[in-house]
Amino acid sequence: MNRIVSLDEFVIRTEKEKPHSSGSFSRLLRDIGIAAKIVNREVNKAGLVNILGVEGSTNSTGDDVQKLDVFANEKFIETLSYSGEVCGIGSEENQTFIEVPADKGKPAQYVVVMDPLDGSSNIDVNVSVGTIFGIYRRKSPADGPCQLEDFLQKGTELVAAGYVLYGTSTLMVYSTGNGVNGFTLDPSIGEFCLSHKNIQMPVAGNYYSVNQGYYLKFDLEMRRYIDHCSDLNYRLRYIGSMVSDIHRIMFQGGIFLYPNTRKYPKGKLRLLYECYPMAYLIEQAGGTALTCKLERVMDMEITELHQTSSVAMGSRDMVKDMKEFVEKYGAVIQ
Ligand code: AHM
Ligand code: MG
Repeated sequence: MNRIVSLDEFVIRTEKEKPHSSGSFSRLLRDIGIAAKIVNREVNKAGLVNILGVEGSTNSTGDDVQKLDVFANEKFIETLSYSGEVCGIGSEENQTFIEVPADKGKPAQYVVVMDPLDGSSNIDVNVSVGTIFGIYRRKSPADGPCQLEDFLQKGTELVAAGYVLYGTSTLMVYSTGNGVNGFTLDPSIGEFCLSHKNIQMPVAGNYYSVNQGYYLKFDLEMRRYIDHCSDLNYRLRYIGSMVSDIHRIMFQGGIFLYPNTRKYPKGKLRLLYECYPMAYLIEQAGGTALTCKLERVMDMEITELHQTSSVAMGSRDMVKDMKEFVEKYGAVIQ
């Protein structure tokens, strides 16, 4: 039997391998793991909402019942604010970034960006949801408050990124730029345990994941590529939670698309909170992450916290095929 390696042990061990490590990064990742466990506990009892009370009411113990995404946002912010390692937090749930005051005057060097509970349409119906996070080193002087420039950094500047999938099991998958590893929460001991070491996604696949209900709203090249997937009998899977959909293709191979539509001419998914971290993981796992206009997601310029982008990411060969369709049909007048 293999010895169990907990997330905390793994994080500490890998950080120790780096020269001059202060341990602050390990503490930060450990705190993300703690917040994820708290959110997981709440996600697990979401089905009891009718017994415990609905949002806006008070439950049997007199507490206010919150919507799960609001709860997740608060828990992550609370946990990260007390970590002492973070000077600012950017969340998809907040209009602007949150400044975290230095703990006992000790300057913190990281900012965290996150989508605390992604897949909002799944929350009330017991279908899997996730958390997405990215970690940047601050750009502003360490002795002052964090600034917008600390958040408006490209994907290539990420020092780590990951997601937590609250599914049939709860998993945390993350990378610090040296491969991707996955940890499954063992509820009996309350620990994330190393379960998927050095994840490499298949170079090809036959899953495609897109909201095909918007087919007529996509550009011609995307429609032609989707027709191609269908002609080849690729299997369509769309959970409506980016974390879950990408998690599948990480392991089984495939492509995830959220193209620009007439409603969202620049795409719907948030570059900072969703696209960069997921693109970072996909690339670390050997895949490719482009926009539907064929730019590398990680290189996209960012000027606003809530900037959105189209995405086409997944197995290298499938994204290559998609690229050919964009090159062939992208210039055609529709
Ligand atoms: P959210 O952050 O409000 O949950 O929106 C992001 C989600 C993604 O997880 C998912 O891929 C997409 O929105 C689904 O959108 P749609 O319902 O338009 O297909
Ligand atoms: Mg989201």
